[in-house]
Amino acid sequence: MKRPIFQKLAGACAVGFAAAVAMLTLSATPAAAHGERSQQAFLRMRTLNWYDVKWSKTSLNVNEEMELTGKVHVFSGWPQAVAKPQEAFLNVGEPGPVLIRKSASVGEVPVPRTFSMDVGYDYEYKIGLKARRPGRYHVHVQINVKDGGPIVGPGQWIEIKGDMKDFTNPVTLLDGSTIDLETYGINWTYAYHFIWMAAALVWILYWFLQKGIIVRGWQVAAGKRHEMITPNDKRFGAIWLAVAMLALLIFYANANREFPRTLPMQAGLLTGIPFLEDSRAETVSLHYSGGSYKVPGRELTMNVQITNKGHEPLRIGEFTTAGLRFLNPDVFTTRPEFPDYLMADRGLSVNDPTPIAPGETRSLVITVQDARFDVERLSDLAYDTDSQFGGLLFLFSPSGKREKVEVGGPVIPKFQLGATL
Ligand SMILES: [Cu+2]
Repeated sequence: MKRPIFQKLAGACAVGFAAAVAMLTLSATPAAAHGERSQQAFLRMRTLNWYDVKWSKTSLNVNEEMELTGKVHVFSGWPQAVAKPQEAFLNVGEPGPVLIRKSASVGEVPVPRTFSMDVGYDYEYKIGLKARRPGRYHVHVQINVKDGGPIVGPGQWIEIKGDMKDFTNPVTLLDGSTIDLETYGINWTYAYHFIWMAAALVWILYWFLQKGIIVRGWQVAAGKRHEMITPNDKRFGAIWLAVAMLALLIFYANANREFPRTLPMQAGLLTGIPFLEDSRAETVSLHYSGGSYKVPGRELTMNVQITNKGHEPLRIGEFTTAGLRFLNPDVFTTRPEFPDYLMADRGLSVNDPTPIAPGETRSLVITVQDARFDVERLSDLAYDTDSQFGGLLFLFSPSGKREKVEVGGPVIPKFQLGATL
C-alpha cells in the first residue's frame, strides 16, 4: 500500500526530531572540552604512560610560580601507526600562555629544545611555570612527538587570581642587565609587523586595481598573457622591490647597531638524556595471555602470569593508562592526591588477593572496571582498527616498595548486555 505524502513527511520529521533530541542529550555531558579525549584509545594507552604526576599548587596568584613534575614510561608496544619519540618536546597543555614556562628539564637536563626518548625506558620531568592570566584552567603535561602529534598527560584544574596587568617576566641577560620579556621590544614587533603588512597591502591593491583577477583570467584564456604586464607595471614592481630591499637593509643595520652581540635561537636535537635507574628493573615479569573488554560493563579483563623475582611478597595495587589510575582498595587504604575525574579508587580487582610470594609464578585475572573508562573514551578500544590496550601495573611490597611492570596486548571486545556494572 502506498503511503500518503504527508505521512512520509511526518515520519521524516519524527526521525529528525528523535535525532535532534538524541544529539542534545548526548552532548549534555559536562562542558570540559579540551580535546584530550579526541585521540584514539590505542594511541593514548600505548604511547606514553604517565605516572607520579604532581602539580605543586592548584591555586596561585599572577606572578606566582609552580612546578609540574612526574615520570613517563615510553611503552614498549608503541603503535606502529605513530612515529617513535625520536624527536620529542616537553610542553604544557593549556589554553594559551595562561602560565608561562620558565624552565623545563628531563632527567635533570634542561630541555628548551627537542630531545630523544627511547622506547621501553622511563624519564623524569620537571616544568617550572609562572601564572600569567587570571582564570580557571585545565593544565596538562604534554609531550609533542614529531610526526606523532601532541600526546597529552593527565590534567588538573589550576586557579589563577589577580590581574594580568601586574604580570612581569624578568630575565637577566649575559651582560648583567635585566629585561621584562613580557614587554621587551614590543614596539618594534608592532612596527615591523605593521610596516610589512602595509607593504603587502599596497602590492595587492596595486595589482588588483590595474585590472582585477577575472579580467586577467580572460586575458590569459585569450592567449594575450604577454601583453598583460605593461612597462608601467614593471616600473612599479622595480620601485617596490628597491624600496623593500632598502627597508630591509636599513632595519638590519639598525638592529645590528643597537644589539651588536646576539645569540641565535638554540635548536637541534638532544640525545642521551638519562633515563630512570629503575626503567629496566626485572623484579617482576609478566606474561599476558589474552583478555576482553566488555563494552556495556566498561570492564577490561586481563589474564596474566606474574613472576615475582624479588625478595618480598607483592600485591597488585594499581593499573594506569592514558593518565587514568585504577586503584585496588585492598592496597590503597587512603586516597592519593590526584584529579578525581582520572582516578577510580576502587577500579581494580584481582581474582586472588593473596600476595605473590618471592619466586612464585601465578596466573591471575585482573579486572579494571569503572565508568571513567567510558567517559575518557577508552571504550573506543573496541572499535579501533588496533584493539590492543597497554598500561602499567604497580605492585607493592609490605615495606612499601613499588614495582612497575608493563602490561598490554590485544583484547576481544564483548558487546553483550547483562555484564555487571
Ligand atoms: Cu584538559
